[in-house]
Amino acid sequence: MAIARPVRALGLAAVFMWCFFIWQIFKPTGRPVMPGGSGLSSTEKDPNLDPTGEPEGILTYASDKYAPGPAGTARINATLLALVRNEELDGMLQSMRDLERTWNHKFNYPWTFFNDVPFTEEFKKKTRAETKAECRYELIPKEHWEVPSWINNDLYIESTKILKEQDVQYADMVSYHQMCRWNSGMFYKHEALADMQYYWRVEPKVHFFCDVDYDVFRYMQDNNKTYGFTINLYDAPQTIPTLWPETLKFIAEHPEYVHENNAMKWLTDSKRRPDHNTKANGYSTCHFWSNFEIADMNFWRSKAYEDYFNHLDRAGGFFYERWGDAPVHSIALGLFEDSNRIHWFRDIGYQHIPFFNCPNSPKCKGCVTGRFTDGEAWLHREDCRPNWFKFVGMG
Ligand SMILES: Nc1nc2c(ncn2[C@@H]2O[C@H](COP(=O)(O)OP(=O)(O)OP(=O)(O)O)[C@@H](O)[C@H]2O)c(=O)[nH]1
Ligand SMILES: [Mg+2]
Repeated sequence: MAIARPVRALGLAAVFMWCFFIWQIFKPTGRPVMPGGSGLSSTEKDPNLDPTGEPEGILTYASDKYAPGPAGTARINATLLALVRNEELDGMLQSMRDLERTWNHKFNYPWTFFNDVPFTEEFKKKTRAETKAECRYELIPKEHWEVPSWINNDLYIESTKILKEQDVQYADMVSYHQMCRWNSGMFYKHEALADMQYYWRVEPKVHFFCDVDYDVFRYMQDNNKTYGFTINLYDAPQTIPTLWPETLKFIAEHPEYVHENNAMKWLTDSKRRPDHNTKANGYSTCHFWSNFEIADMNFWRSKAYEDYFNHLDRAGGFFYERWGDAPVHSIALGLFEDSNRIHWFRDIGYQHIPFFNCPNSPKCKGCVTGRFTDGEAWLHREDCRPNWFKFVGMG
């Protein structure tokens, strides 16, 4: 039986639409994954695959002067720093074990633990048992943690509903918003850190893979570095739609804070993930992944950063959106700091689930050189290191 021409045309159109639909789902991303497992394309170089040694510059190695207690005269004003809950004790012990084994048993820098409720005796006893260094346990003052008075609770609840609909993780957990705000603009104001200049942020359940034999805090000081990172990622744009517009308002009011050697190109790249840039209203969403940070608190204590944080805080996006401390820190560094003072600690093997920094070095054990993630394949798209490498001339 002959099929009428319009019916045949309709059938063909249906087949075509079906093929197009399947292709849309399974089409290649345009960035084949390198054998090492990073998100770099086949034409890009992954510096993690190059043999990696210690950084250039002045390095100070372990000696008797780093013994625990008052004998440790070589230590500078610096601390390992962890915001952590009592329930995360096991994860914290694991992170401490890794960092003590690979680095701190040689230098004995103090640990400072922060919590919004008092630490339990068990937490104190077990963490103390993991290190020869001094441990300090600090309660966060209410005025640093509480939701600020200008946040409208009805608006907050409405906004988190919208974020939830957009699959924003932790959107309706008020403590997550509080944590991001505290990490953005509060931690360095705690009186326990008044005499401290540098910190190394450590979260529970992270891993360190490589022996590091020099004092990283002295490295920062002696080589004029402000901020050190290991991993560089894209953010979920739906968590920060107005962060960049607010930032542009701020720098229009304060052009004097923008450094001449800024990282604007990295912050505003629109080539690699144009959709991200569009949804974040002009921000690439690239950021230093701040669960690892080695940094100089004088930057956060500067007038430029204080003014910037206050501007953002008043705008309300820590609660009405889900601004993270990572994009906030990164934008500030990218705008107000000399980008030569931002250092990639390529030699520090690190993992926070699901991403790694794993260098090619005989000093590393337990991670796969160059592997970016051991999670699902789509996670490779979150890799923003190529943008940074290109920006600093390494890519
Ligand atoms: N004391 C305390 N610590 C918190 C609270 N919320 C988060 N933290 C700590 O803040 C850090 C970041 O929180 P996470 O829940 O790990 O956030 P995240 O890294 O974005 O999320 P994950 O990918 O699930 O790890 C961790 O060190 C937590 O232990 C809180 O309400 N109280
Ligand atoms: Mg975490």
